[in-house]
Amino acid sequence: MTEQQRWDAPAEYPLTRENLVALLDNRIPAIRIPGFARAEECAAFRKAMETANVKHYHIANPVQYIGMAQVEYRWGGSKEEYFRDVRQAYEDQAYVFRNSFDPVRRLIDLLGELWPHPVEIASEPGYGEYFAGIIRIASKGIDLHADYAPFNTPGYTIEHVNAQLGWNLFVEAPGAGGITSVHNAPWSPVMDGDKPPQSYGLARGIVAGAQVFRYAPAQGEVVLFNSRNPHEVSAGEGEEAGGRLQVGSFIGRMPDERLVLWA
Ligand SMILES: O=C(O)CCC(=O)C(=O)O
Ligand SMILES: [Fe+2]
Repeated sequence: MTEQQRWDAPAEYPLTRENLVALLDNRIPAIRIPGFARAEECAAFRKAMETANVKHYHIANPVQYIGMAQVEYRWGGSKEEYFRDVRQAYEDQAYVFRNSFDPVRRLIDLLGELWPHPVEIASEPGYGEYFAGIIRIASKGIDLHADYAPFNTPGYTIEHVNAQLGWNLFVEAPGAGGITSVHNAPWSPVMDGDKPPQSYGLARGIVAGAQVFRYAPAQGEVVLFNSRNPHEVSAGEGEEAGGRLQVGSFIGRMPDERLVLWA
């Protein structure tokens, strides 16, 4: 372990400009936005999911999803393929948002009110906008991983972010379980040239001894955390109360202080 990082007060904070800066700088573990979506909006979202184009990740804990994740293109896919596929991903997402509401737009507007610089979907010169707002059903949990574009995404403009957050709106939450653990041990993998390292299913040794913060999903609420910190999600229990249906993206801080979103 390198030098221990400590959050002063391991708690959830409300959304303010100061707290957003503190989260970006990893001085606090999480920000929660209660009342982000109304119960009727969540119900409409859930209903739209029943007829939407849901896909599956074939990993140890299967995750169903709509949209796409940029990291899926890091070893196999080219930039051309990624930006070509963005269009279809937005069409699949639009089906759900059109029949419920648009949480990505709502989040951008909320952040835009308090951030003194632009808040926008990330875009790549010569290619266009990234995809943001992946919808996931992660009821079986998610293994230990870290999300940080300077390591995961060399060769794309988002590699220049100097901080990265993840945000998720919980459209539906399990009755128990589905707890996210965020380990205060900012990911600093040993790089092999500019080849993106393994970032999923990380060895537990990298978080040994680190401070941990846990948060629970709650319907209609958004939680933001610093996604460079290795994090994992436990399996949901009490699924009669609901699955773990969520929509989110990353928020990166560019050197010019713009906040840019992608998934
Ligand atoms: O669902 C969560 O609480 C976190 C999911 C996650 O790994 C992410 O948004 O990067
Ligand atoms: Fe993550």
